[in-house]
Amino acid sequence: MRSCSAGGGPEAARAHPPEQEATVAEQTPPTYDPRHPSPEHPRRGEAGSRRLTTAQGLRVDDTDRSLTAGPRGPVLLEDHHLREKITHFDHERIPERVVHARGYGARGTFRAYGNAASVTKAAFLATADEETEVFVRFSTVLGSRGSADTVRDVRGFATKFFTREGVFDLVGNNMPVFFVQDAIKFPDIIHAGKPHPHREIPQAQTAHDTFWDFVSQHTESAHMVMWAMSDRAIPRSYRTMEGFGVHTFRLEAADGTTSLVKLHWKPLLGTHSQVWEEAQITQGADPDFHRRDLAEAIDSGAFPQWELGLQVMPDTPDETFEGIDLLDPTNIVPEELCPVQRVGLLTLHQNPDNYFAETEQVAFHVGHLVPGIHVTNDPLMQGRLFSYLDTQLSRLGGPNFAQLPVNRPRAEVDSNLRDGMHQTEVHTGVAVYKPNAVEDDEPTASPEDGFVTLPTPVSGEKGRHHPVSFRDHFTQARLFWVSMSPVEQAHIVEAYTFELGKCFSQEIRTRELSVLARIDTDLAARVAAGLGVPVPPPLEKEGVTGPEEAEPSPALSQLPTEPGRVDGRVVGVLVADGGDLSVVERLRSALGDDGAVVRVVAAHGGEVTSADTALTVERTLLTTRSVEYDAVVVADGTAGTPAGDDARTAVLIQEAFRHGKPILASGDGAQVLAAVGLNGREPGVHVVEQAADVLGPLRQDLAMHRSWERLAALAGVTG
Ligand code: HDE
Repeated sequence: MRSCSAGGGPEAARAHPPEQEATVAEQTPPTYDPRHPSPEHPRRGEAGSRRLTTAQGLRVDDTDRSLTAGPRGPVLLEDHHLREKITHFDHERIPERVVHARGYGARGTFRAYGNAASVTKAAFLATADEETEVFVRFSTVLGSRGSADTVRDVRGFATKFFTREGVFDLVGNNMPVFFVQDAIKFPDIIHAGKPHPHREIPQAQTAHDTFWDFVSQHTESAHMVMWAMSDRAIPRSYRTMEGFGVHTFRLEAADGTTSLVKLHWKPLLGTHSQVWEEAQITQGADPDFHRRDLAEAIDSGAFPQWELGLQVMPDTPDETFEGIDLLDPTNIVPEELCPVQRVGLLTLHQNPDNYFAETEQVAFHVGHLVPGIHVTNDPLMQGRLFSYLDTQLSRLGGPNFAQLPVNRPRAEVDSNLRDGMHQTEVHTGVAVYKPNAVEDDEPTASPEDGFVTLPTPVSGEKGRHHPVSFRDHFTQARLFWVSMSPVEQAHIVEAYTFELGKCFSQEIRTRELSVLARIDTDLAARVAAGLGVPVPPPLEKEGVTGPEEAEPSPALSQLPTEPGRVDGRVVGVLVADGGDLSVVERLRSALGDDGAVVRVVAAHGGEVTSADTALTVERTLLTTRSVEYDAVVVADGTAGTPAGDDARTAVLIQEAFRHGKPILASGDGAQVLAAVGLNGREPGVHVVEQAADVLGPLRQDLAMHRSWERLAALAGVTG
C-alpha cells in the first residue's frame, strides 16, 4: 500500500518539475481591461499561456474524459469538473426577450454639436464636442432569437448613452408611431402578432388572422399598420434605417425653460429598403443578413453614422402642436411643420466581443434619464416606465443587472442599494440608510444638480378615460398614404394584399378592407382587387373620427432626391476563366475608398484565371444568391462559359432585375443578359463595350439605391 503522501511525492515532482510551471502571477500581468474590471484578479492569462481551469480557477488535467471506475466502469459522482461543465451548460440559456428577442449590437460614440444647449441642459447633448460612449442594439420585434433578420416587422433602435451624469437610454424604433395609444393594450397586440399558441406558427410575421383581427378592431393602429406595410418594415440594412423616440419628451434647458420634443436618428447613408420578394429570399439565403452586414461594415472600417435630430415644439398647456396631440403616440409631427434640427453624431465603430455578455445582457429602460430630459404623460410611455425594469428582473435574474459590464454606468455609482442575486460589488461601511450620523450622512443627495422632476401640474378625475383628441384614427394614416410616391404606394398595396391573402377568415379580411376604405378608396379598391373580393363600405365605429384631409409630407418618402453614399454596398461581378478579369480590379480601386465591396462570383471555387491574372473566387453560383448584391456586373468573356450558361446565373440576373438593382454587362456579357431577355435599354440596365466603361453608370445607379423607374414599371405605375 502507498503512503498518503504518494500522490504529491517525488514521482509527481519529477513528472512536473516546478521550474517549468509559471506562477499565476507571472502568467497574468494585471493590465486593466474594462471587460474584466478587477486588475488584481484578471480572468485569464496572456495569449499563448492560457490554461483551462474550472470556475474556481483549478487547472484541469483532461476535459474530454469523465472520471470512471475502470475503463468500462460507471461515471463517478465525485467528478466535479464533469458536473460543473454540464450544469453550467444546462443553465446557459436565459429567457429571451418577450419582444425584440432577435437583436444585434455595436459600440460607438456620440459627439454633441452643442447647439442643443438652448433646449436641454443634458451635458451629453449641450456641451459642444463632448463625446459619450454608447451601446446600440437593433432588433426585430416579433420573432424568436433564432428567427430571420429580414422579416416584415418593426425594428428596434435602442441606444444606451453612458453619460457623465448617468445612463440615458433612448429606446426607440425605426418607425415614429406605435400600434396602440395605451400601454394596457401592449400584451394584447403582442399576443395577436406572435405565433398562434397551439402550433407556434407563423414565426416572426404579422401575415396571419390574429394580428389582423386585432388591428382591424383597434383602429388607432391604422397609421402604424400603414408604416408596417410600407418599405420601412424591410430595411436594406440597420445602417440605412431612421430611428425615432416615438413619444414626445419634455426637455429642460439650463435656464429652466421647457419644450416638447420628438427625437430622430437620421442615417448618413440615407433611408433604404429591400423589396418584399428580396426580403423573403434573404430569409432563406442568409437569415443573418442584417447582423452580418453591420458587423462586416464595422470590421471593414465603414462605420455607420446617424445624426440625432430634435423637433422642438413649445410646451403649451394643451400639449398639442398645429392641432396634433403630442401625447398620442400614433401621431407624427410632419417635418415640414417642424423641421428636424441635428444636434449630434453617432458613430458605431466596434463590434461586441461576446454576443451573450453584451447584446443579450444589455438592459434598456425608458426610465433611465439624465437631468434635462423628462418623460411626458403619453400613456404608452408611462406604461413602459414600469415594464422595462420589471422585465429585466426576470430576464437577467435579479436587481443587479446594472453591474453587468455592458450596462455599467461610467458615472460614479454610490447608492444604498444592497445585496440581491448576483451582487458583484463588495460594499463597505455600515450606514446603509439616510440620514445617518455614523458616516457623515454620506452619500449625500444633490438637490441642485441631481435629477429634479419637473413640477408639472396634475389634475383630473380618476377613471379609464378616452380623450377626444385620441379619437382621430385615420387622418395620419391617410397622411402617410398620400405622402408616398406611386411605386411606394404600389409596395404598400402589395404588402396588404400579401398579408390579408394569408388570413383564412373572410370576416377579418373584410373588416380590414373596410378600415382601408375609410383611409383611402383607391387603396382599398386595389387591395380588394388583389384579394378578388368586393370593396366593403368604409368602417363605421362609434367614438372614432377621421380622416381629415391632410397635406402630404414629402419627408416621409424614401425615394432619394439626390445621389447618396455607397459605403458597405456590395457589387457582385460574374467572371469566367479566360475572361476579362480587369473589371474587378478597376471597380475595387474606384469604389473601395468609398467603402463599397466588390465580390468575385464564378461557376467554381478556388481561383479564376486569365492570361496574366488570377482572382480568388468569393462566391460560387452554388453558394450565392442575388440578394447579397446591390448591383450585378457580368464581365466580358463570360458568354458561352459554364458561368454564363448556368441556369442559376439566369435566376441571379432575373432577381436583380425584379428587385430594381443596377445590372451591367461589358463585352460579350451582353449575351448573358440577352439570354434572360435584357438588351441594355431597360432602366438601370447597361451594356458597355469594355470594362473601363462600367464604373460611371454603376456608381451613379448605386448612389440612387435602386432603379425607381424600373421598380415603378414592374409595379405597373408611373413615377
Ligand atoms: Fe418596448 N419592450 N414596450 N417598445 N421595446 C421591450 O424590454 C414595452 C414600445 C422597444 O434592444 C421589453 O428589455 C411595453 C415602443 C425596443 O433590449 C419590454 C410597451 C417602443 C426594445 C417592453 C412597449 C419600444 C423593447 C422586452 C407599450 C418604441 C428592445 C425586453 C407600452 C419607442 C430593447 C426588454 C433592447 C423591449 C415593453 C412599446 C421599443 C417587455 C409595455 C412604443 C427597441 O419591457
